[in-house]
Formats: sequence, C-alpha cells, structure tokens
Amino acid sequence: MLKVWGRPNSVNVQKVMWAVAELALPHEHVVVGGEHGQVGEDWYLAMNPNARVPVIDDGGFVLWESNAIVAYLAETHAAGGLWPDTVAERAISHQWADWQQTMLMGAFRDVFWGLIRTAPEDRDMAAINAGAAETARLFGFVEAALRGRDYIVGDRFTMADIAVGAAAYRWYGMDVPHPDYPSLRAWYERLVERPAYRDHVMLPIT
Ligand SMILES: N[C@@H](CCC(=O)N[C@@H](CS)C(=O)NCC(=O)O)C(=O)O
Repeated sequence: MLKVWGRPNSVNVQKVMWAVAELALPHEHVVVGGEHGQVGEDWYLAMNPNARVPVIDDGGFVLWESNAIVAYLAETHAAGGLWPDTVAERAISHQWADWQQTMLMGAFRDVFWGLIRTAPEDRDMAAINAGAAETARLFGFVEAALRGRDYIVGDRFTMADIAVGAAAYRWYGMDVPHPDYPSLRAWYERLVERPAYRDHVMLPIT
C-alpha cells in the first residue's frame, strides 16, 4: 500500500496528501518531521537523504520532492483525473510547480518564517515586507494565467493547480497585502469547495 511520510502542517506534505485524497488512494500516512522528528534517522535517510518531508513508498518505489510525487501519483492513476490531457498542458503544469518551489517560495519564505515561526521581537520586518511585496507581485502572474479560465490548464482541476493552490491558501490566510486579483480569487474559491483541499491544505498555518 502507498505510504506517505510527513507532518500535516508542511505545505509540501499538504500537496501530496491533497493529491492522494483527490485520487481516493488507499494509503498509510506516517507523521514525521518538525517536532515529530525521525527524519534524521538512518532508516529515513535511506529513503530521503535530504532529511526532509514528504517522501513516499509505493510498493517499494521510493520518491521524494513533493511536486515529483504529485506528478507521479497523477500519472500512475491517470483515470483519477489529475493528469492533464496534453503534453503542452503537462509541461505548463511542471512550469508552475517549479515556479512555486523556486520563485514563489523564494519570496514567500521570509514572510512565512518571519510571521509564523519567529517571535515578534525577533522579526526582520524589512525582509518580511519585501517578501510580502514580491509575493504579491508574483501572484499577479497566476492572476494573468487564470484570466478567462477556471483552472491553470485545460478546463478542469488537475495537478497543475496543486502546487500553487497549496501556496495560495497560506498567502490568503496570512495578514499581508493581497492585491485585487479577481481571477486568482475566483480560482481559490473554487479550490475551497474541494473537500480534499479543505481536509489537507486548509489547516491552521503553523
Ligand atoms: N523541495 C522539497 C522541500 C521539502 C522541505 O523542505 N520540507 C520541509 C517541510 S515543508 C521539511 O522537511 N522541513 C524539515 C522537517 O519538517 O523536519 C519538496 O517539495 O518536497
């Protein structure tokens, strides 16, 4: 049976658990990482030498990197609907997943760590404000991509919505400036209607 390791409050674990739930896959979820530890132990490092979450074991096939895991699950269970129909749509999906990990998280990391995981007296407000401004600018790219369409690729929900969708919950859930992005907001409201998003992504931001 598919086994997923990772703490539920990790955005990267949330992507995987969201995909698992959308696909209704039988699985076992083992909570490790952060305060739950274990990621530095030899048995875990043998699966993921990065000592990070998430990692999966699917019948002996071990994989880390959240976006790679989501794509793997989407393709191996393509009938579940997460796998985009065309090569171009899949390429665009990878584009946004890579962008979320690099550009978007590069800007948002200071905001998240500064406001959620740093005591008020220790916060670097200049870095937090700069990160918040850059994050808002970057979400403008998603706004532009979503204009005139309901989902990131095609006309239905796919894996292309998962990486940016998980990040969007955190952004909308935090007390930072949110420019008026009507297409992004409408897409986010569509995600909020999905039980799997509510169950695995819309958790307390900690
Ligand atoms: N690029 C990796 C990043 C993995 C990562 O940095 N995970 C964080 C949580 S979001 C982690 O493992 N932190 C240490 C821990 O939880 O013990 C992915 O997308 O899977």
